[in-house]
Amino acid sequence: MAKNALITGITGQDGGHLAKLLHEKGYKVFGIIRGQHNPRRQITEAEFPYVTIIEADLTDQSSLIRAMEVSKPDEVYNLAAVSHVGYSFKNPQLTVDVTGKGVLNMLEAIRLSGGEKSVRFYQASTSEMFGGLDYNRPGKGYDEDSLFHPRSPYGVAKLYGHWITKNYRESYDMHASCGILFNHEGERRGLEFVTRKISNAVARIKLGKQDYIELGSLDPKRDWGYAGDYVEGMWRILQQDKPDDYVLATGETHTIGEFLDLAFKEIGIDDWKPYVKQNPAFMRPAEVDILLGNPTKAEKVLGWKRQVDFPGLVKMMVDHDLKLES
Ligand code: G4F
Repeated sequence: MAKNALITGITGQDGGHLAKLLHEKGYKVFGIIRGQHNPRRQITEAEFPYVTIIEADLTDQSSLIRAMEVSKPDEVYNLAAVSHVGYSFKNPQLTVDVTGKGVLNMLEAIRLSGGEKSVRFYQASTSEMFGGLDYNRPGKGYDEDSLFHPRSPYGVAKLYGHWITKNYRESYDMHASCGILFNHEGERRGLEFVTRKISNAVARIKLGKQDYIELGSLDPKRDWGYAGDYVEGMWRILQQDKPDDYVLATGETHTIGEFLDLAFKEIGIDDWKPYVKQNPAFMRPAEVDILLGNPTKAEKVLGWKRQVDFPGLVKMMVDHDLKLES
């Protein structure tokens, strides 16, 4: 019989990739959308007509219980969050309510609706929980045993979500797992994130629609992969007999400057400096200088490996935005 899946954060980058993947695997997919007259609802319905939309909110427990009753899920993927690190500094309490306490609300909704022993739960944990500090950075990259030291309200809230998921696994024997995902990007990425901001600006510069791009710090390094690869990892995590936590990463790290190098080369520009201005408005009160993940456990246990490499990712994003902006 077809399985049912409930996705929170269906309108986000990962929600879209995951909905498609699960639909292709024969799941009946339900997606939670929050807010009255949310403009992203129409976009989601048009792109993913097979998704049944449920109006609910991670901050409203009764709505989540109702979502459980309507969808009767075998698997719940909790992807919804205030996910922009810079925004979380400006809206820290909202971030705690949604990104942190929202996880507890979803776990409790599963229990209260009787799904404690039957429903499998995936929590979207993040490499932001590691914080990128020197003392905390093993040479081979962060793995499942590395220390946490979050550097933003977002990272702190996500760490709560991570631990409460582990706690429910240990306390109630729930099949609750966390994927600790390093940065994952692509053509569905929001324009507020640095990779898509760059790929879109590069396309617009090529087409004469924009003269330059304003960015914050160019030195941070990130372990950037393709989001389409990472949702496959999420699904594999929930197919394991035992719940557990896994790092999903590429095992490579690159500066924003390197992303700019490749993106501008796609439009035939070798020296991007005249097209990039630094604006302190895009800098953060505390920065994560470097993120590098070690996906060895996921590769061994899940048989998961990223497919798209760094140059392939940059090219995919610039090509997409050139078409979109033309
Ligand atoms: O693209 P970003 O905003 O992603 P960030 O902060 O690494 O967070 C993303 O990845 C996390 C996984 O590690 C997720 F948990 C999280 O939800 C999100 O998806 O920024 C990347 C880097 C940062 O160091 C930032 O300071 O780029 C730097 N940056 C420089 N100029 C900029 C900009 N970031 C943004 N968003 N916009 C700029 O203009």
